[in-house]
Amino acid sequence: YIESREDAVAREVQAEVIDEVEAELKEEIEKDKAELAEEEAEIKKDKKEADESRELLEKIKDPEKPKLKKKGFFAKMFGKKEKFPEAEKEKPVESDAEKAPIEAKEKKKGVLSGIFEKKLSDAEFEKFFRTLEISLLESNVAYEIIDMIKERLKSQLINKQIRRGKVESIINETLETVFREVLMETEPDKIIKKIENNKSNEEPTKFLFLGVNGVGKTTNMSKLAGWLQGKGYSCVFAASDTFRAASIEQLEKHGSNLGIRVVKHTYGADAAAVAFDAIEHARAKKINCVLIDSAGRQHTNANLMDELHKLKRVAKPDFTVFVADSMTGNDAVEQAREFGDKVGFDWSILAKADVDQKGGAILSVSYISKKPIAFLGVGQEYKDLEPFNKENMIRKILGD
Ligand SMILES: Nc1nc2c(ncn2[C@@H]2O[C@H](COP(=O)(O)OP(=O)(O)OP(=O)(O)O)[C@@H](O)[C@H]2O)c(=O)[nH]1
Ligand SMILES: [Mg+2]
Repeated sequence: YIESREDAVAREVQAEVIDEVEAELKEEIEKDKAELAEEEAEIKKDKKEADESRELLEKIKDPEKPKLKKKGFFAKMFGKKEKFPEAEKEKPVESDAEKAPIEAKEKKKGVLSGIFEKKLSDAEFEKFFRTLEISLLESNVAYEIIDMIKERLKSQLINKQIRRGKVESIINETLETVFREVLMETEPDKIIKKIENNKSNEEPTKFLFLGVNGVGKTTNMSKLAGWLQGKGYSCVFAASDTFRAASIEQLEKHGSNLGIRVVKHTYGADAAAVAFDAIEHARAKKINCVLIDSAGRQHTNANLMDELHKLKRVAKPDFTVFVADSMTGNDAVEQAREFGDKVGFDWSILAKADVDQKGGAILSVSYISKKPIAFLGVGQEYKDLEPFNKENMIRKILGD
């Protein structure tokens, strides 16, 4: 068989065409591949953007997410895991001989394999409690409360078998329990009930405000008057701080802002006499509440504390209100102790709680005075007075 010339040419042409088509197809496939890769990259980019938007949305929806939340002392402390005994316990054990029995025991226990066999000694407890103690002290928690926490933790932790990862929750629960026992709140309803009761006897309800200089007595007394007006009760102020320069003018300013009459004498006058006149005025005009200011004084000044005693004896307040500045920490605790012992009070207002982020002073004042906290001052406007809420406070202190 001899190939004809035409056939040979035809075959060559065919081969060339096939090569060309093959090359074209290859090129097309490469192009498609490249396009596919590009599309994939695009999809990946879109997905990443979508994830980022979702994360942002979550954060906006839930500002309390861990990354954004404001941490209390407890949460902050647990940021430093290595300070805690179980972190120490989780370190690899020194020798294989020691390691083996633990592993064997853990295997045998199955679901209880989380139990850590090593018990916490007294010395180890003391070492880790020091960290907690410092955090509590920094947060103005009184020594008495710290001791209470220490005793409770000791009985739960020393020489006890504790599940791995359990120490943190034991501490958390203990703090919560102690804080819940220590904090006392009073229902604003009790105040309202008293006013209603007095009203039915045609008697005004009397509030006497006391505390150290500059803690926020006059401001928070005015806020409370605004709160009472909001409940429909009429008020009169007694300018019984006849001592500090410009105190009467300060109170008159609040009076004119709130539409409340101020009963006043001159500077240097007897504080009790001013209160007496204001009460008489309320009786005559059927005013529901008398709010009696007093001059700030150091709890260490015996003469001034006696004078306050006299003011209280004359005014016979339904509610003696101790005002403390949350910012002053352990000093507020001493003030609560002294004012409580020497004059006595029914409940407290903790002012400037908007500035104090720790909350320990509030806890301590409540514990030391054994009297409830009724309100928190949370700013300088009349609306900035909040009925105290114990559970919210516990959450704030623990930083949850
Ligand atoms: N941020 C903040 N400031 C407050 C609060 N309560 C009072 N203040 C401010 O604390 C300062 C002192 O408040 P006063 O009400 O005059 O205190 P006081 O106890 O009557 O003072 P003296 O009469 O001088 O003893 C003022 O500048 C108030 O505006 C509060 O709850 N939050
Ligand atoms: Mg004042």
